[in-house]
Amino acid sequence: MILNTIEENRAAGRKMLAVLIDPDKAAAATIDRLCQQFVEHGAPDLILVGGSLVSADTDGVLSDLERRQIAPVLLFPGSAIQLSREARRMLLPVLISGRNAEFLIGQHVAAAPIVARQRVEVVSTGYMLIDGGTPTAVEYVSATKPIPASKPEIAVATALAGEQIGLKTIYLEAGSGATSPVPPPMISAVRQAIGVPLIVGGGLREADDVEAALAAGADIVVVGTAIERQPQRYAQILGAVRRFA
Ligand code: 1GP
Repeated sequence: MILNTIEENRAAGRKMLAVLIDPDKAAAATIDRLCQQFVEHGAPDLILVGGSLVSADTDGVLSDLERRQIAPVLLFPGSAIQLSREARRMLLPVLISGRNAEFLIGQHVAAAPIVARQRVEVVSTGYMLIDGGTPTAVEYVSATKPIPASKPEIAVATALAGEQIGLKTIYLEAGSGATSPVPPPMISAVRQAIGVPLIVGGGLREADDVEAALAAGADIVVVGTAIERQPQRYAQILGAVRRFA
């Protein structure tokens, strides 16, 4: 079970790298190039597949990645219509930073019977959008406001609520392509408050950004845009994560 692996790594202090592949942004050639990097430099710990608004062939991307057997692949759906019969595991986001019932429970109700029928392993995550300095697709599509980056106390209270409700991980998200990643002081404030694994992503472009997020207490960092655009950056980013092992 992937949640067990995540929890064991957290307990052992082994940091994890998740690569996000957005089927709408990553063409087959990009996925090929990324996979070459994985073979050359070492696999990431997780591969997430999804986006706020996906119209491309998620089934095809999932089955391609499963076939390559690089790392556990998790569907990371932006809504119920992104469900796929190819998904074996799913990082199920509950948008707890927002007040839009549709992304707190509505989409989950629509998805639940299908997820149960397909026997997908679900890792529920308290998904928290943090202002990353630029309007993001998540903010627009979910019609929710991000938590201000200067308000760690709101992030702490929200993450605690997510944990108390029973969500298995907390994800601090500056949004794909964010100008500024989640500030390290906010990451450490949340880290100190909660016991569940902490995922951080959005706008992590350089190895330094990744190191700062991990040093502040992230258990898993998620990188998408940077290595989708420049796959050659992968080795440095992976190196930054492995230095914490
Ligand atoms: C989005 O956190 C991820 O869910 C990845 O963001 O594309 O900016 O790396 P980037």
